[in-house]
Amino acid sequence: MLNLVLFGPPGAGKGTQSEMLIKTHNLVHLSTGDILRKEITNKTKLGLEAKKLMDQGILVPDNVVIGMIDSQLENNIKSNGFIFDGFPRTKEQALALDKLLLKKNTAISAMISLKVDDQELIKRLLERGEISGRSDDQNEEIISNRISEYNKKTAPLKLFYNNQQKLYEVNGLGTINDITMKVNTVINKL
Ligand code: B4P
Repeated sequence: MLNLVLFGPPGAGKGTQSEMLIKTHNLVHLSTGDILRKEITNKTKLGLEAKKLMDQGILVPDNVVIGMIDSQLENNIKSNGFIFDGFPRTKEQALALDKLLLKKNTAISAMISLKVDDQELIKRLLERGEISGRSDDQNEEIISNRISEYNKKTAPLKLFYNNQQKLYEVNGLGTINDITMKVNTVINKL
């Protein structure tokens, strides 16, 4: 199985690149952000709770997102592998993911980390906010909170995967196709 963690700050291109890669490699795309937004649209109890946090740029509790990923793995047991997009975002989530995959006799193959500077992240997210109306992309204050949550709680995971010799860093600036080519070069060497 090919199991990839697509990693990077908010707006780095994780969702965008995931869409490109699932076709080529026949993988299941698991985006915790997308799953949470579906819950919000359906106005479930979980969705209403999550919305309060997401609208402030704060991470949703670990037990909630770990439970979501657990059930998605169960539902896609026969797949070629997974792209984890926006998950894990904390050490607890990374440890839980390793355990869940071990139970299925598999493991993370690589973490691909997209590197983009803060100025470009803010520009991309404000642009998306205008087009999509996404509530967490609407102003610089919320976006700065998301970047600071990333720096505090999520960025340290690079060390976690580097210690397992699974970290690959890719420059996330340039055209979407150029970045996909660079990511594919990494995947083809695995
Ligand atoms: P996510 O949905 O994961 O949102 P994101 O970090 O903004 O990344 P996304 O994948 O959507 O954007 P992309 O970079 O592709 O998270 C939202 C919130 O949900 C979090 O803040 C948190 O509250 C909660 N959450 C989600 N997962 C969680 C977890 N595991 N634990 C706890 N809480 C969790 O693209 C951004 C924009 O850039 C797009 O408009 C795109 O078109 C553009 N773009 C992409 N590549 C580009 C390029 N090369 N050049 C120019 N523009 C580009």
